[in-house]
Amino acid sequence: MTKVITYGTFDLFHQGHLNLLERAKKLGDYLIVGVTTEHFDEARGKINVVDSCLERIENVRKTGLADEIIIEDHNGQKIEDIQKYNIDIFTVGSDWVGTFDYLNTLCKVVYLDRTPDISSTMLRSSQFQIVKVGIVGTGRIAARFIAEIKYISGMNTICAFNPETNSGNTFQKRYGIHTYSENYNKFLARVDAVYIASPNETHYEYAKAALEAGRHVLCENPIALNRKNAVELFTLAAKQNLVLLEGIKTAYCPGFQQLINTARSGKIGEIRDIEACFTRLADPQARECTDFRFGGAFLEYAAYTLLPVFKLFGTNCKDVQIHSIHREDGLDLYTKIDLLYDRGMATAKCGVGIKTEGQLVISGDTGYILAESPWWLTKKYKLRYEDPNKVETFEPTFQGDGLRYEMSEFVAQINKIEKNKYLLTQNEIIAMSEITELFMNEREKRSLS
Ligand code: C2G
Repeated sequence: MTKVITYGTFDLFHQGHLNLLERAKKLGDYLIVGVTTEHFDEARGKINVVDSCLERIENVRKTGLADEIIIEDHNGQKIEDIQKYNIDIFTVGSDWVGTFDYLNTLCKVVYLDRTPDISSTMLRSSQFQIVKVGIVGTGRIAARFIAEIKYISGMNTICAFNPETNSGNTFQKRYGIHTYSENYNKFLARVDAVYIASPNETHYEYAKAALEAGRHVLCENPIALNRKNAVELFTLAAKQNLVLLEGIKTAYCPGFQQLINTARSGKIGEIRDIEACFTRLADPQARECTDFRFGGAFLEYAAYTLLPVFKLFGTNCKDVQIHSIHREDGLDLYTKIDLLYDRGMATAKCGVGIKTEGQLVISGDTGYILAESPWWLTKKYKLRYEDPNKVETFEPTFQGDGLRYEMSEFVAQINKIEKNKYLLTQNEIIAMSEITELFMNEREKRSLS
């Protein structure tokens, strides 16, 4: 008798799960299905599982394909189970290719093709819809999105769009995701929502067309290069009852929220100064270094550095000054934004060609918060006081590369679980677009002079 084992969360049970179980069953005579516990999913970074463990088990049972169902609740259990149940074949979907090769010494490892296009089905009672996402732009960020999406319940990438056929073809080959290069409307027709990760200057147009077609939008920052366009997008989204989120990933990370709440709690007294810095010596061939019109330090990182300032001081600043160090072609290698408020001040610094310690310091009248680079992922921060021996250290949870938190928020808002709408507000995004407009006007003036 050939014994097969497979594992999964099986959240929001859908056709992809069913296909996988059917094919797993056909690999042998006896199929064992391991269903993950909430605790294990949390530990391995699945952050938004909707159905309870019991519901998920029940959905697997109802397929009639599992001869036995077990619970998976810890790391290393797969090896134990293979030995304990005398397993001949371990199988899992192709989104995990390579990950479980280490089991090869114990049994045969088979990766079964993933079902590319799934819809909300069947069997399950949950009303939570599976969102069909299309990715616009197939560069570095799109690749990260693909890597993260398998940790998100209720969202499935089904196609992509890139007018540059070379990049699109490479992406299609690598990820097996159909990539359109010509007809944006045809691409939009296949999806419920889009993730826009194209070059900066194209965000607004892509987002606008998607909203007009009735699609939800998650757009990398900046969503627009001026206030008027940003307002227009939000007005369009509101009119159509659609979700429009800007992908400033820090805003959605639990550690960053905790840091902001610590600052607001009065632990450092009244906040009077904020210094937020984000620099990276970027690859000289990368778009942020080559595109002197829509690349550079400001457009790459300013949103991240302005975020803690707006969160703590609000968006009504009295004065904004922007200074940059430019390359000969006008690209800003380093940009400093000084913001003045009634009772405080802030500096947001960003760089793609100059390196500093990228830290976030929030200073109050009784102490300060220090979050070292990479504070934008917020894995750790400290509360410090006059007495250097008095230090409190916080180490919030952080999973993956951060993108999954904004993805989880996006899918939750689409499904009308709107509890986190304060994470990044429309007001904050519009205020950022105003500062972006100032910067772009300055860039324009320089290029003309
Ligand atoms: N799957 C699929 N097609 C989809 C979605 C999922 O074939 N469109 C497969 C997955 O590859 C996996 C199984 O269905 O083999 C269950 O998927 P999930 O519930 O997402 O579980 P997963 O996180 O993949 O857990 O220990 C758990 C395992 O590592 C896999």
